[in-house]
Amino acid sequence: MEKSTLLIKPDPECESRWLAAMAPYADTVAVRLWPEVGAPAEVDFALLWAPPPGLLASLANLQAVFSIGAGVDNILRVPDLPRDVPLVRMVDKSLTEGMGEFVVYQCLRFHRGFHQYEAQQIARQWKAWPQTPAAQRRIGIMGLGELGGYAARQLCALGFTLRGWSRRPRAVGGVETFAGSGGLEKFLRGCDIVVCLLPLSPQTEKILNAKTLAMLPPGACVINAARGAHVDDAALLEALDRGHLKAAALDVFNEEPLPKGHPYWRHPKVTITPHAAAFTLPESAAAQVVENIRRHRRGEALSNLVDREAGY
Ligand code: NDP
Ligand code: OXD
Repeated sequence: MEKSTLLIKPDPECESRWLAAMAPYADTVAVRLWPEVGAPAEVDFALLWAPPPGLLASLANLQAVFSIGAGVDNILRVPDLPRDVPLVRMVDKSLTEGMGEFVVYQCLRFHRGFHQYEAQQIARQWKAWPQTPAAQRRIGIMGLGELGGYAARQLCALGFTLRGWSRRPRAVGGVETFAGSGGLEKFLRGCDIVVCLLPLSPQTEKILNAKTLAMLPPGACVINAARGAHVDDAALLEALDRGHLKAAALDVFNEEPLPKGHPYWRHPKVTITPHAAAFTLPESAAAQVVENIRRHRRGEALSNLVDREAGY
C-alpha cells in the first residue's frame, strides 16, 4: 500500500522528538514537518496543536486532522477547519497519567495544608495544622472523561470521598455522580476541593464564575487544569480575597503565558504552573496516531473522534 503523508506541526521544542518517534513507522507514513509542507495536495493527514490560519484550507486532500492535545478548542475555533474532515483528539497514557499525578499532588497539597507550610517556611513560622482523614475530604471532579475519570479513581484509592460532574449521567465506581446543568449546584455544594477537567466549549466557558464559586462551601479550594477560559478571573480573585475560598491552583489561563502584571503571580492564595499539568509525549503517542492512520486506510472508524456538535 502507498505511504500516507503526515504533516506535523508540534511545539518547536518537540520537533525532533516527533520525527524520532515516527521513524519506526516509515513504511506507513512519510512525515513532513511544518512549515516544509511540500505540495499541499499530497498531505493526507495533519497532526497539530493549533493550525495557523489558512493551513487546513490549503490541504485539499486532507483525510483527517489529529490533535496533539486532548483539548481541541484550539482547532475547533479555526475558521478554515473543513466540516467534512474527521477531527481526532489525543487520548494517551502520557496525558492521562501526567494529569493524574498533577491532580493527586494538588489535592494532597490542599488536603494536608502543605501550601500553608510553603508560605510559613518563607516567614520562618512554626505552626502545625490539624490532620483531617482523607475520607472526610470531599473532592469533586468537573468532567469525568479520560482525565477526570482516571484522576477520580486515583483519589478514591487514596481514601478521599469523590463526586463527579459530567454532561450525561456517568457511573464511576466509588464516585457520587451528578450530570447536566440541573446537577451542578448540588455537585458544587459538596466539594471541599473542586478540580476542573472539562473541555472548553460554549457550555463550559466561564463555568467557574461568581454564581458557581458561591455555591462551593466556605474554605473550598479550586484546581483548574483544563482551560483558562473556564474561570472568570475577577470572580475567582474576589472569592479568594473575601475569604470564601481558601486557595487555588491554576495551570491554565485566559492569556498564556500569563502576563507579567497579572494579580495571580503574587497572590498569596494562588499557585501557578505554566500549562504543564500533563504533556503528550511523542514517544508514547506516535504509535496510536499511526494505528489510527492504518485504521482509516482499512476503511475502519477512527478512534477518539471529536463530536463537533458537543464541542469535544
Ligand atoms: P474527555 O472528552 O474525555 O472528557 C470530558 C468530560 O467533560 C466528560 O465527562 C464530559 O461529559 C464532560 N463534559 C463536557 N461538556 C460538559 C458540560 N457541558 N457539562 C458537564 N460536563 C461536561 O476529555 P479529557 O478528560 O481527555 O480532557 C479534558 C480537558 O482537559 C481537555 O479538553 C483539555 O482542555 C484539558 N487538558 C489540560 C491539560 C493540561 O496540561 N492542563 C492536558 C490535557 C488536557 P460526558 O462524560 O457526558 O461526555
Ligand atoms: C491538552 C493540553 O489539551 O495539553 O492536551 O492542554
